[in-house]
Amino acid sequence: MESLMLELHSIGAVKFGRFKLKTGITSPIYIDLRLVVSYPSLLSRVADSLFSAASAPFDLVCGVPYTALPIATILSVARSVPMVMRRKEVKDYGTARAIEGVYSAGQICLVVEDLVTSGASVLETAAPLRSEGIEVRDAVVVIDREQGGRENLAEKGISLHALFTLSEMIDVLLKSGRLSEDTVAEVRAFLDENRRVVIPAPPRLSYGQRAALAKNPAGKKLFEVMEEKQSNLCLAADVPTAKELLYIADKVGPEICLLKTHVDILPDFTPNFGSQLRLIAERHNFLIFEDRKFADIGNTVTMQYEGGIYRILDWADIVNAHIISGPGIVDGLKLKGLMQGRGLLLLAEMSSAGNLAQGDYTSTAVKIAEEHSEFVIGFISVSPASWQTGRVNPAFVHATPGVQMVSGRDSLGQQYNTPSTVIKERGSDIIIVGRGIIKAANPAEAARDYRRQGWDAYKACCSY
Ligand code: S5P
Repeated sequence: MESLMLELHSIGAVKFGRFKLKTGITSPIYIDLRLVVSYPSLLSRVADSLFSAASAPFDLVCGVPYTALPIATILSVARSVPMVMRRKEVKDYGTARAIEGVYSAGQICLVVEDLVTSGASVLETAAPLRSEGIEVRDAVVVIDREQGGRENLAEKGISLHALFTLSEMIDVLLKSGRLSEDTVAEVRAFLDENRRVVIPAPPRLSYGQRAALAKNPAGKKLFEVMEEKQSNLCLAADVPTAKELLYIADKVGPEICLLKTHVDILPDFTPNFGSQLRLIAERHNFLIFEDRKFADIGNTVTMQYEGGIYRILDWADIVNAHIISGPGIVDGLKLKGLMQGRGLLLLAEMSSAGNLAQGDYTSTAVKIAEEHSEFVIGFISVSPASWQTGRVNPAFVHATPGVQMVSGRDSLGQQYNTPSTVIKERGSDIIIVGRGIIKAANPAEAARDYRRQGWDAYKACCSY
């Protein structure tokens, strides 16, 4: 490796001065590996070393555009590993593909990069690969600047394998008399001060902008109502009777974008419950979400959705479903709901301790949603910002239960986060609040507080 470091220095790929990096920080050292394409033997040596650095087998290779593209190409050709390419801009004509080349879901792709600072560029390439069902577990890089990239990538399930670190290179350059002690001290001090470059979250689109992206009418309407009413609050109206539910819906109606019901807990349910609730929803401009959590096979859920005593299809704008039974459940519900302009939320995660909706289960929910985006409007989720699929299509809405003003849990496994954590840190869109409002001395006032907190958190993190 020492000779590789010296060769990179000899061709002028290592520069000293004041340089503004992509992450916004100013660095006394800059490494420009774009020059390597002018030195064919060096280029193939770099590609070869990167191939050896990958510890686990892989089916595909993908370079982070642009500097690493030739390196990945050489690696692909020399080692007969098929390559795929990530488009930087997804064109809106032709095939509109984010990933070019031939691949299939489940294949493992090695990401190739020239230099890692925060790891953001590797993640930008991993996200569309993962959206296509390709597994990204490892990334190889020539130089690790040791500024948090390794840790940031590990958090997203990617192991970084570097040929060498920036400090190792500095040591070698010093030892070989190519750098002065002063320059080395300056670079070391810089590295110490910038050990963990946090990846800045890109500004999120506003709810109004996302309304334009939503393909389903109920999903679109929900975003519009959120924007109009300045509310990302969903009331979980878990009260003991239909009478109380209609009462609280009217009281809290001005504060909410969505009202969630569990209609099967109401002993005084009557066939006109739905039309009464719809009148209140129209008066206060909110949508109705029956939290039925369908879980059966497609054929059964069509009957459960439309029939029985509750006739959910007649009055609920939105319902939700587990994906435990596979995508047929979405087809079944869609068969009844789509024509009526209804929408579906998939349970991608749950708020209760020890639940099984995580990892591959969550990614499968995202995949099913993408395949049915005319009917699926989004997800019940808990921490979408940490999903390994990367930022999910902004046309989908995320609604998160388990919200109270202070974090904690109840005696039966429910886990609570605050409105600000849910929207800002966990990347959700809608806070679902039940007992935090229902059990308050003045539910309407409590709802106003939750609405304000939810809305302030939203304003703080989007380009609104
Ligand atoms: O994972 C989940 C999914 C849902 S929809 N966890 C949940 O708690 N819910 C629902 O959200 C739950 O059925 C209840 O209606 C509401 C949370 O109520 P709270 O009183 O704990 O705020």
